[in-house]
Amino acid sequence: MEVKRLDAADITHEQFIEEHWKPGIPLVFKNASKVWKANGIFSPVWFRTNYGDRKTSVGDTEYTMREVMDLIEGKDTSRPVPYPIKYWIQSQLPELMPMLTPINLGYAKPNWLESSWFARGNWGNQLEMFIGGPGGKFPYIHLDYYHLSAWINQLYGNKQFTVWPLGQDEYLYPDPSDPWKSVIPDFEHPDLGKYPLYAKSTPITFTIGAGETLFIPYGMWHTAKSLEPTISVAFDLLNARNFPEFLKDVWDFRNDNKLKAAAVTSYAVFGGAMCKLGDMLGMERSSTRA
Ligand SMILES: O=C(O)CCC(=O)C(=O)O
Ligand SMILES: [Fe+2]
Repeated sequence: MEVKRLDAADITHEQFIEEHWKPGIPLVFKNASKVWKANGIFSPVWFRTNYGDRKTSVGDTEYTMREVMDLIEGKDTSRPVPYPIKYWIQSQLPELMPMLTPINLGYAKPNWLESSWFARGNWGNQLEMFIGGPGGKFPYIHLDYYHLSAWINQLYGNKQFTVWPLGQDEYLYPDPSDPWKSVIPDFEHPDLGKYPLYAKSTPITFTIGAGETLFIPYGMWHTAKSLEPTISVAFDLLNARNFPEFLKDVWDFRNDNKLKAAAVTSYAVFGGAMCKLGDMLGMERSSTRA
């Protein structure tokens, strides 16, 4: 299997829904993010100039944007370059929001994460900017929490992705203590003595470059590697299609406190019903929220 690469002019929203969203088939849009002002503007120079002092943390270490850019561009070789370096856009760089409109690119809709019911970042739905340097690897093969589908918008540099077709869970050895992560440490050089079933898996590796958008359907194992200095913006998609699985996760993630689980799940059930109603009424949601 290969991941299809399409010009946005060659696929309508309806086709995307029928051919990719419903069956869970990944897709690379060559240019769907051209509708964002950020496209063609986000770069290390631009961030150094405009947000050089803006801070973020990776683990226990705090970095300024200037330091981040020096690290990923190899101007500072005195310490390791972590991956990923993330900014939560809504809280750490809210000024960028108008440059990422409409978030849904005309395809990632209806998106219940854009409704006021699920707007707060409690549902795995942060709008995140990822910054990486050459060779920076996402630390594990994983599924995204809450069965959300991911939209990864590459805005600067090339990033390599690997995805595994749906249905290969047992070949990827989910961690019993966190079944959203694979225990396989280095899939490019797997220890087949330890992980024999991995040999049956059929990874698909490909690169996305500036301007391209990768749609990763929920339930699809994936990982990434930055090939050079890279900047991406990722958002998630939730609607009637993945809501049942989402709801189960809302419960399961709070299962140690049944009262809390019941309260939060009830809220989500009601919010979901309201969003469904909104879809039926053809409501357009604010696209400045993720
Ligand atoms: O861009 C990347 O490094 C992958 C990010 C990812 O898969 C995630 O945050 O869930
Ligand atoms: Fe992910």
